[in-house]
Amino acid sequence: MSESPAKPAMTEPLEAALTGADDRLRLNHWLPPQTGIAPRIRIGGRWISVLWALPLGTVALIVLIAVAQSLRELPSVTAFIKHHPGISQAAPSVDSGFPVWLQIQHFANMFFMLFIIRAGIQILADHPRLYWKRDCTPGIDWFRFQKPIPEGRVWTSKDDSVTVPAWLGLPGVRHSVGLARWWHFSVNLLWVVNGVLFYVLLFSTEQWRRLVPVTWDVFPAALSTAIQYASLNFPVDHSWTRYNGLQQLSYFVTVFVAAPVSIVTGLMQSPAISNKLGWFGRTFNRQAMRSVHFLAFTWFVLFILMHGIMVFVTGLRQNTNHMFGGVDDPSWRGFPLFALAMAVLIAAWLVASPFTIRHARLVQRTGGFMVDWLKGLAERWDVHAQLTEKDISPFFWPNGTMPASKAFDDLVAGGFVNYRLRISGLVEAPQEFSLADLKAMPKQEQITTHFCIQGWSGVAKWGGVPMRHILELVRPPPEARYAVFYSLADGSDGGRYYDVHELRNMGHELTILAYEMNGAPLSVLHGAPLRLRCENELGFKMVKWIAAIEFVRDFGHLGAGHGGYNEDHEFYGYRMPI
Ligand SMILES: Nc1nc2c(c(=O)[nH]1)N[C@H]1C(S)=C(S)[C@@H](COP(=O)(O)O)O[C@H]1N2
Ligand SMILES: [Mo]
Repeated sequence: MSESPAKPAMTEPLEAALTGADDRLRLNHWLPPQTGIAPRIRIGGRWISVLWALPLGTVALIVLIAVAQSLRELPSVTAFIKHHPGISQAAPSVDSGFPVWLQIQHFANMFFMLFIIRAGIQILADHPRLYWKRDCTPGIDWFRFQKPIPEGRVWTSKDDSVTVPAWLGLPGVRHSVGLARWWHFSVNLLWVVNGVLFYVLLFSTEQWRRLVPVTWDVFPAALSTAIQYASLNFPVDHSWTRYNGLQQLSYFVTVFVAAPVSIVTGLMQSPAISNKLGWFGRTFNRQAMRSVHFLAFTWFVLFILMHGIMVFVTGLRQNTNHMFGGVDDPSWRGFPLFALAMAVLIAAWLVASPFTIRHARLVQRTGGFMVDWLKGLAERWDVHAQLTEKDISPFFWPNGTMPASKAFDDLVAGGFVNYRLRISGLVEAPQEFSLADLKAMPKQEQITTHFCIQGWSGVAKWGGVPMRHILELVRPPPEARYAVFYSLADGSDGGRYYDVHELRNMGHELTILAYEMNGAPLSVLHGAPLRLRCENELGFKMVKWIAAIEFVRDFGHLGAGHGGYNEDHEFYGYRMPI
């Protein structure tokens, strides 16, 4: 008689179908490049290219300068500018100059932003469309840099991803969202730490006075500064002690509006967080948040551009002395440090992508080390968020690599009567269930949002067997820590698709083995005969066309050992509630 409650682990034969994976991003094993189009914005029914901004912006600038110059000849405007020279007269001044901590934080912020912006663009390119509504129905996007979806064929969200210029994206390879996310999230964390420290130091010294307007006078002051800049006759600069109205407002918006908005709208795109927040998550849905996140990004880019230009045109020596030298004198103290900072930035820019492509696994591991503890916290939540029938999306993007085997075709042809779900490994009662067996079990229906890592989302009603019920039937012992889902389909680079979940995910209320979608039998496109729904994770962790479930103590021996096909082959994370 055995002392162990578990039968000896039955080896899952599908293990042999899993493959190893490269630790580098190998372009000849990757989705081939595909160019998009110049970004367009939809106004009503018309798509307008943002390239129009160049000629229109140039004309607008010339007109603006002409108008500002003639305005300045009006006595009333002259009087207004005399009265509001640009710096709000009531604003308190700062006597401590630009302390070293401020200089360091300014540089760190610049350095972090480089990675955040490039990786952000890369993430956007994986679903190069923006929407306001939760579902991503073709044609309702308001922004895209991809052609309309081709009709008459299956067009997956992976098909839709585009290549961004290699110098711009990080790592600049099509569908490298997995790697881009590690950069984006890890550096975000550093950026937030830097930002929090900045807030603390700002308000524990007098430096906050530079950025926070304390009198209404800032608005006429900003208007006056705007007219003066636009007329190309710049206001007198006193930035060592006080910023002018326009500067103060734009810095304030950047630090106290754009930054927090980016953080919140970034987090709200996560399945676990969005689902956890109930009505808040439903109202401020993933697509609206993704759009606002993009608008905040646009603000940052325009700000950096204008800020950079102004540093040069309003006196490079003085400005670099302030922010890089900490002095307000006619010396050349700041400039060499500024040049060095720029050199570091350029070097980082040049090295980041080649490094990421070459050391993809290292980037994945380092990223995991940096942010997996945070994702682990979100993974603990058992989400209950449900929507209503009227929220069901008219269009639900398909994704993934379809099954392509005779065996699968035969199953389809036979209406899946010969299908068996095998449950094995560390369980007290290994089982094989037919589809009829599964349909005879307790059924759970749920209307939920699907969050794909690429950026799209969609609402559907799913029907199937709660995983909790399966656990009761097969009884994994305490030492079974993970559930491995094997697919009937291969992944995009050969070898069987699979994914590993912690057992905790299996006990969640909304984790089901679905055989129905929107009240109809699941289609092959969406995973027939059986697919996983686990609503606190991103879409790729929900294996479609499930062949078998194996309970294991560890998953290091499976595939390349990273906990799933996309984890192995596309450097995704294993914990993906965010
Ligand atoms: N077997 C298998 N399952 C898979 C995939 C895949 O490529 N193969 N793709 C995943 C991804 S990335 C997503 S977003 C969802 C898509 O499900 P859908 O086609 O129903 O939208 O399935 C997931 N399950
Ligand atoms: Mo996905």
